[in-house]
Amino acid sequence: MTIGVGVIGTGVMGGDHALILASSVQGAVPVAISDVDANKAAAVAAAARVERIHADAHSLIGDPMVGAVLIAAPDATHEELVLACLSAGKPVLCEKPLSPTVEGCLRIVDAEIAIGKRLVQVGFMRRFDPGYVTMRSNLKSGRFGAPLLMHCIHRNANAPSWFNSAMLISNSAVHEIDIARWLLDSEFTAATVFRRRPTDPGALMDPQFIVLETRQGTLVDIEVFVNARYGYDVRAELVCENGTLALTPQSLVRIRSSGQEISRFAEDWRAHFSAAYRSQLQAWVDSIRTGVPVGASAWDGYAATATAAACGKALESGQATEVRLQACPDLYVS
Ligand code: ISE
Repeated sequence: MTIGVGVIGTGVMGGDHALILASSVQGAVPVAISDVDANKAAAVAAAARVERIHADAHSLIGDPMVGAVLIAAPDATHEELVLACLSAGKPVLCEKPLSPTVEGCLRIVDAEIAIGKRLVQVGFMRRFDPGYVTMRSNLKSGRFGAPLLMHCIHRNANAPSWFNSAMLISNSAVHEIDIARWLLDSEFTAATVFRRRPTDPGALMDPQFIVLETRQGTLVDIEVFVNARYGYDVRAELVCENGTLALTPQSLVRIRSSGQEISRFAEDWRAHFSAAYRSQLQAWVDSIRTGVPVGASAWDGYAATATAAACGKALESGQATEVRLQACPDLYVS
């Protein structure tokens, strides 16, 4: 049986997801699209060969042709839409963040616990990136001993004009928070955020340098720099007792000419993580068919938002800040 997917939101991410579903995922097709912007919805529907367009996201969720929902609408709408999917009993893949607020994430977790099964996956696509997946399997093999440190770099070519200083953490570094939790299988206990001496009072605090400590004492440092200008650059290195594990540089092309070697970087995360986005969607569809959840859960969405919130406080205070998480409910213990 082919699963009919309804896509809510037709910005860059929603548009990409709809096209990937239409072209590269087995076992599912996009059947309905919704966006408050009718023109954008029509353009994505035409490109992904989708006939059903809903002006209202709730009517898409209630559409009997829609068996599963992908949410790529603005962050502030996520909670309401995910809760509506849960009420309708429909599996949902929600772009990060699950909710921008800790309370919103917990309301989703509570609703899922009340249903008694996992229906929510959060779009932390790096968990499907071949590089991170290989790092994790090497770490799990035990050959390298315990992880001592993890170094992360997250550089964007340019941040959009609406980006603010807190979003370096909540929108960008939150990916490092999730991937480090997943690689290290541990929660964080403390966060400190360093920033450059401000050049002028209203300027974006960019770059920022975050230091997190896990329950096992592993230190994770994250450089997040959203106006690095030269391209999209993500790096990670785990320093373990018996060796190191690092992502290999992911330049799209390496050119040798005129006595030089030039590496070309992706412009943004969509090109850099294209394989991860495809695998994430295929794994989500497969998990709906098998009933075995994959990827980041609603609990992972909560932990990422709560950790990012603690980092936000650390940025404001300039002090080391405790990361306090609730105890993980049984539904999410694997
Ligand atoms: C963006 O929202 C993403 O999710 C990208 O993966 C991330 O690299 C970028 O920094 C964010 O702004």
